[in-house]
Amino acid sequence: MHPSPPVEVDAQALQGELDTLANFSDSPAPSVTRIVFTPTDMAARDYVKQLMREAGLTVREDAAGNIFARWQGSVDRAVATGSHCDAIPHAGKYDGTVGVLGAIAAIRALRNSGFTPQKSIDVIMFTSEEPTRFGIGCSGSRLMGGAIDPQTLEALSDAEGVTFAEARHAAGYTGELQTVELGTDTYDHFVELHIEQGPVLEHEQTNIGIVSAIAAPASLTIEFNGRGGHAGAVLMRDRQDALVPAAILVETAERLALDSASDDSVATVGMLDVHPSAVNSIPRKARLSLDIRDTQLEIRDSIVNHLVEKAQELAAARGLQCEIQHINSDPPVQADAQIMQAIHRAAESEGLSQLTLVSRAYHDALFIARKVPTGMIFVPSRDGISHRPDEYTSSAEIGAGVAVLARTLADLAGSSARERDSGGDSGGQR
Ligand code: HGY
Ligand code: MN
Ligand code: MN
Repeated sequence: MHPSPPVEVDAQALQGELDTLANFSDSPAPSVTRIVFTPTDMAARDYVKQLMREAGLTVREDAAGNIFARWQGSVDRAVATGSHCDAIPHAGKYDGTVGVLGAIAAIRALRNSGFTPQKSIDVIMFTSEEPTRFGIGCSGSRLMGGAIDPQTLEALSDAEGVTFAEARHAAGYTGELQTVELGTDTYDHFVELHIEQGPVLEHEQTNIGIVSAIAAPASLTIEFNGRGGHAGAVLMRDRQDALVPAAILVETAERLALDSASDDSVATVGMLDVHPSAVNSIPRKARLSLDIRDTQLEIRDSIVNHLVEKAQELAAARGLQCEIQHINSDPPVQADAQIMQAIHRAAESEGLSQLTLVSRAYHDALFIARKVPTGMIFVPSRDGISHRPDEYTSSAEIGAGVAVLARTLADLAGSSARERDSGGDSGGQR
């Protein structure tokens, strides 16, 4: 344990940067839409890289477009922090961005305090944490964590049929995706600062959340295909309506999650495409997305399996075709105890209240944790709202989270000054 230096965070400057970043959007303010590798995303990336360079960091990008900004230490070890800047359609301005711009602000605060790191500190902006364009979340961190085959990712395509490979090449990222995976010794620790996206911290009137675990997300699509036909001329007994079984599945998903033994079970149908989607035409295709999560893998998987069986039953009983595509099915992760203690010490040093909680949202940390001891710091979300334009965390709350991040990074990286003074190893945690 290495006492971390007191830090002064310029929360006002950081708020200005968050507000500027929010202007890079394909939807009108106050909403933010920023989809991976679009011109808006690329302009936002340029702004983030500018802030990284202005903070004295050395910037590089990998073949997937993950951005790394390094504060060089005095030994050949490193720790990392970071999050994402892409945003789902009509979202808010704090999801992910607090963990990227906040990390840059933490570096500035540490530099201004006179701290010099023994281990290098990397600030990472991960590519495409949101599943919006290519259907799977955390593309950049999944690759870094070795959690997806590069060729599988390359072949994923968006609604226009553009593949991940084509989109990243058009954005200027032409290296081999095989080079993205982290070695097990690339980083000693990874810490992500993020808004809670839930109501717990606000409800408990607590400043800082120390994440103990990240819930296990699974997503799949189910498509029913039938004959369709004229809404007036086809009698009910002769129909193969693709939308009715889809509607039954929507209600089934809700009921399975509500009836689950686990309070952490959540099931969401966020997308439902109907074809031909005409008032007087019987749907001949209905395609729904399913997002199922729980902190307990076996409970999550039992809900997924139940829905798959139900879909196949409905299709057979109604003479429909049913196509099921599993997108992802990821295990939960536990946070690293050492990092949790470092966050606890940092929050105490800042005189902040703190509690330990589970993250029900997934984050890049979920995949980095496969290679690196990982922890997360949460700051409150007003009314627990996220993925909405009225997502909000105050400057003061964000500033407190940044101060805790700064102290945690100093604790984990160790100070090269102390190393010089003591002539020995005063390095951070291993
Ligand atoms: O869906 C999630 O949990 C994250 O916000 N992408
Ligand atoms: Mn999100
Ligand atoms: Mn996020």
